[in-house]
Amino acid sequence: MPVQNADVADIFERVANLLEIQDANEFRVRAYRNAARTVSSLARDIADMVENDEDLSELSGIGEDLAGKIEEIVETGILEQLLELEKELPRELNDLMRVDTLGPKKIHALYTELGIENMADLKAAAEEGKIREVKGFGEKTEQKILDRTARLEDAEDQRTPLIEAEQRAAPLMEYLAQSSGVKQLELAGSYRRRKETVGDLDILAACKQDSDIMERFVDFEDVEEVISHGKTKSSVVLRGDLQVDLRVVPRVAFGAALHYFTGSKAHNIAVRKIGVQKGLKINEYGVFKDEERIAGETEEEVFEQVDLLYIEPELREDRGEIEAAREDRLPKLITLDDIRGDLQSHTDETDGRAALEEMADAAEALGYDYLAVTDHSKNVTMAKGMDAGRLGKQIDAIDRFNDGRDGIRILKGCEVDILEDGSLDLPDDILKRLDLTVCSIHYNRNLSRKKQTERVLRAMDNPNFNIFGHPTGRLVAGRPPYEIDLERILEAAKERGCVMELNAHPKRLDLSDLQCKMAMEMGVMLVISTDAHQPDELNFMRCGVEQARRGWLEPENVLNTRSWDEVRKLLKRD
Ligand code: DGT
Ligand code: CA
Ligand code: CA
Ligand code: ZN
Repeated sequence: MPVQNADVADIFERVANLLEIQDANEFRVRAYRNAARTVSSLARDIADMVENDEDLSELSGIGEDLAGKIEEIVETGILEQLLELEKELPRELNDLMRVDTLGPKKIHALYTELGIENMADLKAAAEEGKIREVKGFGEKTEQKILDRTARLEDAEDQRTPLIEAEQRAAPLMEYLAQSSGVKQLELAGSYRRRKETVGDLDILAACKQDSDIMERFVDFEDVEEVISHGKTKSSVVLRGDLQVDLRVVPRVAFGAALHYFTGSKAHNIAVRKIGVQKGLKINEYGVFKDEERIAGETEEEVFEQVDLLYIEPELREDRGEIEAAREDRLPKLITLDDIRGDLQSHTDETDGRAALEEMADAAEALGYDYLAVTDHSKNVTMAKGMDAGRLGKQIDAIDRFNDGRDGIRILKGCEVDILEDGSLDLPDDILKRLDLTVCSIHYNRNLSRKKQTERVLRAMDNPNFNIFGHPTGRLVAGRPPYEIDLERILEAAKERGCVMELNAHPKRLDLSDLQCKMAMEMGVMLVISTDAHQPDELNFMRCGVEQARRGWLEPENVLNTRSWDEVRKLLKRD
């Protein structure tokens, strides 16, 4: 059973958490977190690399020791060290990391003081008011723990982030494609609409009569449970708790089925309603007039029958796309090819993992005109943030780099921390020397909505504020956003000529699709940035572009579809 990159990353994360809960050396902890990050953002299958005897220690942050551990995981599916750690501490302690007010240190305290070993213990202790008694905790924290444990019980939290679904789906699709007599094979559902999380995967196939696809499907090596097994429909659960439905449909109806199972449900209902008005019946078997199938082989045919232009899957949410398709005013959605550069990245000067030159080479290989290096400012001590002196030196180094090189241009930037009172973390005279700033919130996430909004508005008043980085602070299927009046922030951004970031990191995707659409409709400029901390992560641009498409963005709504000359003019504030 081939181990996937996500499995290796997950094991390393667990090791890091347990080590930290045990109060182990922080460098050791960080080594495992870095390794998890490297493996999960790797463009290739780590299992293939092991099989081909490639030297894993050439990967950034992977030394001999970790390389050996990766081999162990790939070969055995487990890591002895994790089993050992789990013997020393209760296994379920790791789950408590999902409660976002708790870090390893707090978990350690709750475990030693109250004997809390799992989510149920935690909930019970919070309900009984015991948590506020522990040093370092208060009533407020206790309330947050109560809220969060309740929310974790909701099904909504069971959704799988798209990036993880991709990693689980890829080997399955490759395997299914090798079944006999397969004519067409597509992943439909929310996956095809590129939604940031998926509930389950919906695969459609058109095959010859005697195809072995269903047999192969339920026999797939990653299948943990077969829920149902039929001739035209089967459902299984894969490792990682992801359900997959496979449907075999007739070729003449493949387009109709693809449209139906791509959804969304709201979009389907709206399309079917138009059909009814025209005396047509539309379902997964085709478009019918008086019991006769008049269309269904392709999706285009289905749309044509209801007088609609073809609607891209990302738009099919019944958010106005039907009217737009009828009136020929669908957006000309942005594509990855439109992107000319990346305006947020980090180097090893702070918490990035590669040198400036390596990042530049990687950006150039993607065909970019420019890459902004935006290392952290000093308040972000966890990331070795820079003071004015270090930033000054980096500025000089970038000037030298650009002088010595044709092709890619490195832009001088900084991810400037927005302090609690709304001032920026570095003095204006150093910020003025930069090509651009990305200003973001990293601390004091718990301010009231009013205070948080005022904090950002005040920061935006500084003429050195260019881009608002990861504007809501949420993590996909993880941490909720902080309280903030986004509409007011968007108005202010528009007035002051500030740009809103769509952070493309698949764990952030911040702004969300709807928030992107709102910004676009208000006439606010957006930028899609990867926030790459290593060369591989520049490829996350794809994830940001997909989210942007769900937000109806066209190239002109996005800053980094332009040349540096144009970007510079648009960033200029007066
Ligand atoms: P998910 O899995 O929760 O991320 O979201 P979807 O959109 O993949 O939903 P899913 O897997 O329940 O169903 C796949 C598609 O099948 C859905 O997008 C639209 C279609 N569908 C499912 N149930 C219905 C229904 O009751 N009516 C209509 N019109 N379409 C449906
Ligand atoms: Ca689905
Ligand atoms: Ca489904
Ligand atoms: Zn940041």
